[in-house]
This record gives sequence, structure tokens and C-alpha cells, in this order.
Amino acid sequence: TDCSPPTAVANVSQYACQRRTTTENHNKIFTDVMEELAESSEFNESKGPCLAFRRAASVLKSLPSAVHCLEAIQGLPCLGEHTKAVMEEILTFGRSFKVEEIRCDERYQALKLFTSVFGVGPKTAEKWYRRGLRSLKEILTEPNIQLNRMQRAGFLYYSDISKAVSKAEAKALGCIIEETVHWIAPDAILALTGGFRRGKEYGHDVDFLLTMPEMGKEEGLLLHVIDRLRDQGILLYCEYQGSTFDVSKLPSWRFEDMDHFQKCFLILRLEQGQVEGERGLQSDPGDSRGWRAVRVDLVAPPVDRYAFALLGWTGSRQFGRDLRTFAYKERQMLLDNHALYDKTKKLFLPATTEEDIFAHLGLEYVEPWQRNA
Ligand code: TTP
Ligand code: MN
Ligand code: MN
Ligand code: MN
Repeated sequence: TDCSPPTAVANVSQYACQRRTTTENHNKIFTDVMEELAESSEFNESKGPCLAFRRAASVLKSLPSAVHCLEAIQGLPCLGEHTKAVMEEILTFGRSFKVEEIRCDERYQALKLFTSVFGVGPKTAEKWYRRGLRSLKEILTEPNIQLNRMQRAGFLYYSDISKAVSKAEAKALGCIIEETVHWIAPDAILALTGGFRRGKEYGHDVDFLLTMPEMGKEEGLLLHVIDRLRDQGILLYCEYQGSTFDVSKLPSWRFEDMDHFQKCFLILRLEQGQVEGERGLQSDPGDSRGWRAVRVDLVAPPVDRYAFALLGWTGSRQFGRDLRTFAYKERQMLLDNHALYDKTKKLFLPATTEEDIFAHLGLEYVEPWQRNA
């Protein structure tokens, strides 16, 4: 076979924000393994190796075709010796012994299981593991374990929310949220974000951004929406966080996960009959209750921060991480979900659209469906 690197692969950037990555992944056999290795490193608090595996997976996801031999990845950025060794194993034996070893590891199995519960992070999972707990049943029957409200909801709806959400289910939820929001405020701005905005077929939740055209008017909106969802009887769980946003603070390019906008993490009840394609279908006799629980995130930034919030919440995580790193290292700018700051000019750069932000950074615009890095 021809093992020379395809010309399209010749100039791949080290930054995901300079690559176009659709949901079509030709190198899933490698990237799945790499993501498991990243997760395992994360459990071991090895931040460096974790990010290295995630970057390597991301580069491979952006390739226009499958890699069939090691020569084909020569010159690609972010593929270190460790990654290449794993790829060689997969190319030679069709599997990675290193990852199979990890999959069998008792600690890895337990931490993976525990963190699959909504509200349980690596720290709590580790604590439970150290106490000798290994299964979800053991956690629920252990008398000295104090679960918080979020974790109790996580266990209560575990089988539903660990099931992937389909695009049709996301669309149905979009209709419900839209109707609710516009019933309260007809001029409210609502956008689908997260993985479904990137064109994914399945997700672990559905993410929405919500704001008002007039500054400050967004403040009371989210609590109204929550009340209205409760009135409709579809609010199964709500974790509300008020805004801690400070306009004078510089963006922190290293920030991970949380931003300071007003938001809520919800579990909603979705009726089967409201989902396109499942309307009137004979439901599975073992699953006859006719509804499921779904995780939904709602974020309500002030309208002048809408573009930054949309860019951040559309993800992917790796795409966002590389955007911020690119801004910092290549442009001396600080970017986060709230703002963009030019350190050289000592100036905040405003934006009303995502295109504005890419333009400020001197980057070609990357469409949401090309951000599956
Ligand atoms: P997720 O919903 O966790 O991830 P996803 O939508 O890309 O994929 P899926 O739900 O199918 O697993 O987060 C969406 C994006 O929002 C992600 O790129 C990270 C970002 N994000 C923030 O910016 N701040 C936050 O507080 C959280 C929770 C996520
Ligand atoms: Mn999501
Ligand atoms: Mn996720
Ligand atoms: Mn989410």
C-alpha cells in the first residue's frame, strides 16, 4: 500500500482552531484508545500526559482519511513517542495491550463507573474507591456515605441519563424550551449550543444559551424559565447557579470548565410522544412508561457577552482549549467564555458574533460543525 503522507495532511496545525474537524472520524480505532488513555491519566492526576493524549486524538480526528501505517503520520503535530507506540500496536495487532491492561485495572473501572454518575467528579470517585467501594450498589447501601442533592438525582435517574440523547430528542427539547422561554419573553434570544450545534447525532445532554436583547433584562429570565418548567411538571431536578461575572476581570486563558454566567443544570422529563419518529410507535413492553429523563444545561450571559459564551459553549472542549492557547501564545491575547483582551494594546475587544472573535484573532472562521476537535 501507498504509505506516503497524503498531500492534504501535509500542513496540519498544532492548534485545533486552525483545523476543520467534522463528526466524520476516519481514525476512531486510534482516537477511542487515545481518549481512554487520556481519561486514565486524568484519574492518575497526570495532567501533562492526559492533555497530550487528547491533543493527539484531536489531530487524528481532523485527518481526511484513515491512517494505515506509521509513515503516514510523519510530520503531524502533537503525536509523541507514547502515542506512536500505541498506534504501532494497533496497526500491527489490531489492538493495544497497554489500553487493555488499563481496561482491566480495578481502580480505572471503579473511577470510570463512579464518575459516570451525574454530580460525581474524580475527587469523590477517588474517595469512594479508597474506602474500598467498587460498585454503585455498594455506594447506595454503604451507611456512612453522604450523597449531595445532585448525586442523589444522579443515582435516581442513572439509567436514563447515562443513555445517549438522540438528535430527535434534542430537537423535541429545543421546542419545549423555546415555547417556555418565548411564553415568558417573546423577544428572548435562544440558541442550541454544545455538541448538537456541532452536528453530533448523540450527546450526553442538551445545551442552550439564553439572553435578552436589552442588557440586564436577562437577569430574571432564567429563574422564570425554571419556574415555568416546574409548573409544566417536567422539571425533575434543578441546580441553579447565580452569576459571579465581574466585567472588570481580565479573561483567564487557562480556565477550564466553569464560567461565571448565570446557569442551571437540569434534568427534564421528556415524553416519548413529543419526539419526532417516536410518535405513535408501539413502545418496548419493558419500557412502557412513555417518558425519559434528560440532562439539559441552560446558560444566560448578558447580551454583550453572547458571542463569547456561544463560542465557549459550542466546544468542543479541545477546540476551546486550543483557541485560548492560540490567542495567548500566538496573539498575546486572553480569551475565555466572557471576553477577549489584547495584552499588547491593553484593550478589551468586543464582539457581537463568533465571526468577530475569529477575526480579532486573525483566524479563518471555522463553522460549528467543523469544531469537533
Ligand atoms: P458539554 O455539554 O459537557 O459537552 P458537549 O456538548 O461538547 O458534548 P456532550 O454533551 O455530547 O457530551 O459541554 C459543552 C461545551 O461547553 C464544552 O465544550 C465545554 C463548555 N463548558 C463551558 O464552557 N463551561 C462549563 O461550565 C461547562 C460545564 C461546559
Ligand atoms: Mn452537551
Ligand atoms: Mn460531555
Ligand atoms: Mn452540557
